[in-house]
Amino acid sequence: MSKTIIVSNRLPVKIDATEQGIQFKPSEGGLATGLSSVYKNGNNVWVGWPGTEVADEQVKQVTSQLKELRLSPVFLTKDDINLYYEGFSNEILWPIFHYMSTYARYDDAYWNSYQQVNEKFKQAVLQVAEPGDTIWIHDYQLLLLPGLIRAALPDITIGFFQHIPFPSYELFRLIPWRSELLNGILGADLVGFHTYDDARHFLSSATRILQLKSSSNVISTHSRSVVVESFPMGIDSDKFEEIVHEQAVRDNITHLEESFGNTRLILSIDRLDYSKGILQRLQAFDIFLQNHQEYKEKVSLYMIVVPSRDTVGQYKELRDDIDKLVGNINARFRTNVWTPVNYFYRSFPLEMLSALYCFSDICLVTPMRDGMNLVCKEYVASRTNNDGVLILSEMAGASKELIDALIVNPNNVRQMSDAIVEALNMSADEQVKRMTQMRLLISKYNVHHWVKIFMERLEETKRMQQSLQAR
Ligand code: GDG
Repeated sequence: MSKTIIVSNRLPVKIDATEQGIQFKPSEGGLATGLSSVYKNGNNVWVGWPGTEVADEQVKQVTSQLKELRLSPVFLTKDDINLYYEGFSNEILWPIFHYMSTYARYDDAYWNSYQQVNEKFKQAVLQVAEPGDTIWIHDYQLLLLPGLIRAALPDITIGFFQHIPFPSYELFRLIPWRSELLNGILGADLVGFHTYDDARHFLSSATRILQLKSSSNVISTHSRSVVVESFPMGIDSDKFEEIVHEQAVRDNITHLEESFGNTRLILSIDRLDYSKGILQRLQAFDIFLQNHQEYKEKVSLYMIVVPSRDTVGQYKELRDDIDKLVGNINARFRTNVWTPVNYFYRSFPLEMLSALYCFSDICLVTPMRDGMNLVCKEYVASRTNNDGVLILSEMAGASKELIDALIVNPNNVRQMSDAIVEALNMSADEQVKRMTQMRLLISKYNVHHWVKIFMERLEETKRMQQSLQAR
């Protein structure tokens, strides 16, 4: 019987180092939830890195532990992680794909490792793959993998989905290894992105750099056709609606009420990253405070920044800049009973996140670039009373769907400050009208729908190719 193999850089597991050795627990991330209906069925399996270095003598035990969770590990060394993951993926692809080209550090050692690790993933996939199987590869760490697998198994079905933006041709062509990367992706039968614009940018880069022909959204390579389309990813909206009623969340809301009383909260949640527009958001809040004394002691920003990559220079610098700006704003505006910016540099349990989504009047999501952005969708799903206002950057993929948010340009700090004022003054009726529309959309186009339409389209694409070949 044929099977489906999911491949991503990281396996969907949390690691627990206990006295008995490493223990793995399934993680509840959005992607893991959406794909659980796939990889837990039949003989299906998920291939990826378990997220930690594993000593040679532990390999056997770890492999069998993961096998019980339907997971198949790719073991990476410290060097692999430094060069392939931190290096090529996060110091070249991440900045270029998020339009921050000056942050890119081209280094042959990164490229060599990226090729080697993609090759390692290929070997791991080939250990489990058989002709007739379907393989779904995820994200920018594995751009070469579709091509490597295609060379080994020419007729197998391969889907590729990229979770981060695909940049315009003018940015993409800066990468020294642009042709190799494109040829790698084009090993897939179906290439998916969050938005129509990302798909369009990919089509443009592939046809111009590789001089290939395309018709509508189909690229003709020398031997095959590749379909390129957008599949906006959703969230597990039921989970966010249901958790609101759990006791732990209700308790957290009570604590927030006790701490903040009538102060209205503006919520901001991101991983530490220069693509997220955190400094510009703080500048906008600063301008808002300067120009609107009437909100003194009445509005606070609750800002969570989840630690990430902060040993890398640019990230450390960003963290220092955030510290300084938060300190500066609070020093200028705070009073004995009010802190304008409540800043947390750490992650929170889901029960606290949910309480914050419920308690905050406004959610401010203003990335400079974001493939989709799930935080804004989670905020909407959590607003079971249909109130609250979402302020959303037009540079987030989600802005193409959540058109009832207040849409802003994250470079325009004045516009963001005005949007805060508009949100604070929005009538209850208007809030309900907008939030109801957004909640309908989030619940209909949830993560299960996303998985279903991608898999169906992949099957359809393969059938179309087979019938073309048979002619
Ligand atoms: C990539 C693309 C695309 C955040 N803080 C805490 C916490 N989170 C969770 C959120 C949300 C997730 O992390 C962040 O998702 P995003 O979509 O915002 O961002 P990336 O991680 O950069 O993801 C992005 C996504 O892939 C999917 O395709 O949308 O554009 O960059 O789910 O809830 N979770 C907990 N505590 C926290 O403090 N528990």
